[in-house]
Amino acid sequence: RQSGAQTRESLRRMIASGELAFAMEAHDGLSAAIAERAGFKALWASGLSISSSLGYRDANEASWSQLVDVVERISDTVDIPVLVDGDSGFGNFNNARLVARKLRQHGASGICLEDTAFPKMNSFIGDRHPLADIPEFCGRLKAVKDQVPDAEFVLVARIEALIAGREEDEALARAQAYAEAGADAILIHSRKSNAEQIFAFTRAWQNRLPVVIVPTKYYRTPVSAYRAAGISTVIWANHNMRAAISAMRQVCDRILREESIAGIEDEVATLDELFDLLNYQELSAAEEKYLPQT
Ligand code: SPV
Ligand code: MG
Repeated sequence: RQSGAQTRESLRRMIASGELAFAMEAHDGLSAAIAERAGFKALWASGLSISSSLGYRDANEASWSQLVDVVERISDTVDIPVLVDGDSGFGNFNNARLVARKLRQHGASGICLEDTAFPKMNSFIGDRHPLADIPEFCGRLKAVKDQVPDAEFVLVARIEALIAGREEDEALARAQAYAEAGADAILIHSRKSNAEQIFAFTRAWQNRLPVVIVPTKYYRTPVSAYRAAGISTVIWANHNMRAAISAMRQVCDRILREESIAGIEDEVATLDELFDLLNYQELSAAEEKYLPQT
């Protein structure tokens, strides 16, 4: 296994490299293992997906320590870096730096903080998205940088100005301020169904810091357009969780209706697949080594 420092360094390199990179959503150890086996080189510990899997709404109903617990399970299960959705930092600069330090201690390679007020509301719901004042949010970023001084721990500053209905000028002013406050990358978020807002931003921003995007709503745009725009990283933000919803719903409906599990046996993962994903072979080998042999 890689050391924590190596894993963090690989996220930093991935975001800073000129090549388009991808981070896949994970919300628990199992979804993380599946994404890693599929070949993803980094994970997004999504606030929406983690809170949903806990039965909470993406409105800071889950506590920061619940987030840390889930991230511990994710980063312990895989060898690839985990960028954690830290929402707005769970409060002011003090809460933000505490969460960042705890996440780092429990295996995160980086944190993304969004410039909204606590409690946050998922960006795709409603029109109430009060933005943090720029100097106050810069204080959160600076406090995280001072609290977690490892050069390889990545701090992504997420701009919600376009979500809040503000103009591109404001998004750019925020990006500049967050860069000066010490952010390593900018996540520019949009909920439009095409990527025009994103490309207008990247044209004006000129990669002063690497740009991260979350194309959940503008999912039709091909990634070649992101490469052409010089975007650093694309986050597929919630698709393991949504895939699980569809699959579980289908299986529940059929088992209920058919009063049998015979019909779905060939449609669900085998237990051997599960044992393989979570490396039961290692436990058997360890038993050989450590248990008294009879
Ligand atoms: C998340 O995955 O929790 C995100 C991305 O923050 S979004 O849902 O698009 O806000
Ligand atoms: Mg989120």
